[in-house]
Amino acid sequence: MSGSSNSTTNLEEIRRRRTFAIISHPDAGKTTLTEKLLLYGGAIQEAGAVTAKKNRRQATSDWMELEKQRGISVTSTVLQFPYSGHVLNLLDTPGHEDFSEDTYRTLVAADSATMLIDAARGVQPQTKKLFKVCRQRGIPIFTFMNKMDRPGRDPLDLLNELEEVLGIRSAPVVWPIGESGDQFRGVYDRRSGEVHLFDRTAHGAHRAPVQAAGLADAERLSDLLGAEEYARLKDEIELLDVAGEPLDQAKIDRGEITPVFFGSAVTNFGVELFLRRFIEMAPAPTPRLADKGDVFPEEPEFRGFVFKVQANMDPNHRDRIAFLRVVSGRFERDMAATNVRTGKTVRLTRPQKLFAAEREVVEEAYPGDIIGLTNPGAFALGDTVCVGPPVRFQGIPRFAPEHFAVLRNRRTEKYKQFQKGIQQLSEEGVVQLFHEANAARTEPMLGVVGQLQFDVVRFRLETEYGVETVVEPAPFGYVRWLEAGNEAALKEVFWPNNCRRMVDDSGNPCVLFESEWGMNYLIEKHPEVAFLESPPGTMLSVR
Ligand SMILES: Nc1nc2c(ncn2[C@@H]2O[C@H](COP(=O)(O)OP(=O)(O)OP(=O)(O)O)[C@@H](O)[C@H]2O)c(=O)[nH]1
Ligand SMILES: [Mg+2]
Repeated sequence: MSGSSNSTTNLEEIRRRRTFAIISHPDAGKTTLTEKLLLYGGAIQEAGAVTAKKNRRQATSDWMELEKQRGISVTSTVLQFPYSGHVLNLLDTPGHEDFSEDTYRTLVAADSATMLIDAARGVQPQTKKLFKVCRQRGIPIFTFMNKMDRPGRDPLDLLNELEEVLGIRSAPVVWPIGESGDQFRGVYDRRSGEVHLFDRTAHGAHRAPVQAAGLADAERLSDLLGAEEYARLKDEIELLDVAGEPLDQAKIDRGEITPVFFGSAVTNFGVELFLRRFIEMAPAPTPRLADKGDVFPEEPEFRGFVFKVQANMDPNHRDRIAFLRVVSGRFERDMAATNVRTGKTVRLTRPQKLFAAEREVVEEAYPGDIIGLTNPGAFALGDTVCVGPPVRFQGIPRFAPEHFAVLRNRRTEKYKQFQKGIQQLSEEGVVQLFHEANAARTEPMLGVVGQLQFDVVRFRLETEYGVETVVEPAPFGYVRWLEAGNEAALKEVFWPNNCRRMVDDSGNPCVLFESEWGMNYLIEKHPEVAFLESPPGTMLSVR
């Protein structure tokens, strides 16, 4: 193939890609929506119910054993599927704040976000936090008001809340007909002028057939909705047309307004309508900032960054996968690329296309795509992988742990598995490890951002590594790192009993504190000592 036709293919491939994350407070229905969206890509025949039922497939997106047992998402999942000439890379994220470190990292890989709102609950605290992160990045945000099949709030109220609580104006793409719950009749598509009727009896596991009629078809719609409901719909639509925010693409691109959809993920209503309009309005792969400025998708050299590492996704393989988001160029199997952090060149022989826990070897990938690299130990969170002149992408956010506990191994004969397990979970960023300075590294202190991560560690060590452990909470709540080469000043410090000097897993000296007050007191008393909020040479994100 000649160079120019190569770059034409690249451009076409870039233009048809959409890489987006689904975010919200726990339980708004992200995983449910994810699985319905997949139906339209023909990716799975039947979406697994999130509360697993017999004889039906398990939720594809919640693949981890713990997720299946508890019905919540613990870790984000990548799913790639085709739809209507496009290639969608979807990132389903966990809503629980204890896992938000994973969600924030994943958002770095997305070019836009779909925010789910439970129509009965409105804007909830975790949605607010995640929205703020998207806002800071300036990415377009789409809103899906979910669970319309159940009694919920008035749609205008919900839009007001978006504006008042989140500070974003909204532009409804569709408008609900009838009160949510038993009275919910469907939605009106403001562009096509069609009414899509909600069919309560339709089975949520299949692609929903759509019954539609134009708003102008007074006779048929009065028949279907009743004269009163039809009149109300006409009034509401007129009001929106006059007083509402128009769907201005430039404003959507800048994240200044959010297109709003209404539907019911579990009954698969409004999902395809959302998907069709989403691919029109959502951005194709966008540039990413590196040390040398923005790297654009159209640039010929292959470049990407690792935003997630996950071990044991496939019980048959038991390996570690580094998730890489392609930023520029074209990726090819067997390509030799450099890990800029280590300076090593690695041949990428078995790159994987990811579909939750399932995968297949991929021959090529384009900007926006997320591929799984299986080279053991070669890649860590935040690594830049590239061909040609090295660049370094901006770091992946890390958070200071706020909960600490000593992890004890109950069966000493499983020492090796225990060590391997905690090491791999720390590479994933599930926990941070701390050790007593100058002592054997047998049972480490774990630091986590959210308490539930301790459960995840214990559960995964048992199911994935076969080791039983006990987590003994430690009284600390804060950590500060110390700069090396400051020994003289450190000798002068009188360390109170309620703090403990440790080293992190890379050997950086640090101190754990029980109280913020005690920590600040010591910091103020010793201006000659630098107490750092993150390990020397790294960047920390503030929540
Ligand atoms: N009635 C109704 N229930 C829904 C709808 N969508 C999802 N649910 C239910 O809401 C619950 C939570 O759904 P999930 O999809 O697991 O929610 P999630 O946002 O992925 O939750 P986390 O990942 O744990 O944050 C499940 O019991 C779903 O069946 C809907 O449209 N209507
Ligand atoms: Mg989920």
